[in-house]
Amino acid sequence: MNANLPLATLCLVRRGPPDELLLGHKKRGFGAGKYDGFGGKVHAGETVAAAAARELAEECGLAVSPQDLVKVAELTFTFPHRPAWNQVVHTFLVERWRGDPLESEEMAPAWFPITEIPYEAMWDDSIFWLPLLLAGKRITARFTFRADNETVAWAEIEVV
Ligand code: 8OG
Repeated sequence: MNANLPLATLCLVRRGPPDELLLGHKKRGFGAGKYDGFGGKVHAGETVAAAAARELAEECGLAVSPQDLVKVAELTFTFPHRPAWNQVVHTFLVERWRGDPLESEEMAPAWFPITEIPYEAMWDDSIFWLPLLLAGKRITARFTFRADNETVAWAEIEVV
């Protein structure tokens, strides 16, 4: 059913102890003003892992090796009122990388204690699934958005 949806990536960069998550404040485009992990669209002819590593480097300057991208979630976002935004987001946990976070044209990165994640400033769906991933779970989930294209109408989450 998801076969034709565009693919995107999301990297959650975690360090510790103390346990912290790197989030980017998106400066422009889709999701501007929100905090999120780092990622974007998979280009034609590119593997999902290559896209995840490319987007992480482009958005915050961190280099990750393919073996250090741990797939932790597949998130399907459906916008019945804005179908062009529908996508499947392959989500990776990154605990080993090279370099230091740098601000890019797209994202301003900042570390957050995992007990102080700014859910109120993130995509509305994040509170449903990010706590599960931070607790070490792996999931498959689907979210359908309301007509405002901002709030979640319906969520289905499977721990795998
Ligand atoms: O390249 P572009 O800016 O379109 O990439 C969008 C990024 O935002 C990509 O990393 C996936 C991520 N993303 C969505 N939707 C959602 C969402 O609902 N919640 C979260 N946390 N991230 C999302 O595209």
